[in-house]
Amino acid sequence: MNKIAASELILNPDGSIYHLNLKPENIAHNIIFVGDQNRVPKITQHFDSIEFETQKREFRTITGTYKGTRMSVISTGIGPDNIDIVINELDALVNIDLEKRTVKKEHVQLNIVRIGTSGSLQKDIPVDSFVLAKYGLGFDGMLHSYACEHVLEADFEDAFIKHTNWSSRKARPYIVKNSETLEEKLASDKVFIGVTATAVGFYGPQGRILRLPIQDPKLNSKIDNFEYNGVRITNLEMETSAIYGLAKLLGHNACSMNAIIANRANGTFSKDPYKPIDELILYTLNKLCL
Ligand code: R1P
Repeated sequence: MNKIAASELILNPDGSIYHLNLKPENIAHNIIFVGDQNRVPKITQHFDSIEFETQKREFRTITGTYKGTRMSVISTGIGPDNIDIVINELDALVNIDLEKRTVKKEHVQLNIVRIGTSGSLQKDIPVDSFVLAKYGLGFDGMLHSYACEHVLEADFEDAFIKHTNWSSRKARPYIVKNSETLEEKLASDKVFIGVTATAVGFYGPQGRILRLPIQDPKLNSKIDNFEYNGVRITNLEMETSAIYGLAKLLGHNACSMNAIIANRANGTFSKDPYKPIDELILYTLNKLCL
């Protein structure tokens, strides 16, 4: 069995994994991702009990139980580059023997649910509503570093590229589906379902113009009128596609839930953005425990 070198799988002096500061026993197999590190205790304040807490950089983890189910809540910070770190390190904690530095024979599957914030691209998906991503649509290009063709929705991608006349100077958009099992648990008539697009930045990459002209000012309106097999692109944020892509490649379940705090189609922003997030936290925790 191939031993993974110290430079490739980096451990801290106490044996914990490099960025997340975690050892295998510190995490549950049900994991909630949030972007903001201050959102972690907003979730775990509802827990029955807490057994572990740590933080390094923007990666804060609290593990405990909610209604008897063991869960870890982890902040990923902003962006798909951070998701590459978080999912690879979590997978290593469960599927690599850190002492021997070899891949374990038995595969452990994690359930990963993101509770995030996002901007709606559709006029009829208002601020303060919830969106569940059936697909992640990545503009970030992160997944292309891996051998990933087998998890991609190639026809869907081609239709999107043609519809938007996507610039060949930018990374090819990639599309990956969620976990149907998690979608079944989390869906209800309170939640819009669609495609969540993931951008590699907040301003130009999401079509926001402050002082810099952007490559394609019509891109957001082309995105919002695109439809494929009855699904449309509902919202824009910065993590979902990377989560779906890496989770699928590594054999984990993933589903992304977002509270809509801005509506890009009509220019509105939530009057109280913490309210929909707090509501989405309780909604998701309770659905996961049913
Ligand atoms: C940008 O403000 C951040 O907010 C959204 C975006 O995806 C990005 O991470 O999500 P979170 O509130 O979960 O961080």
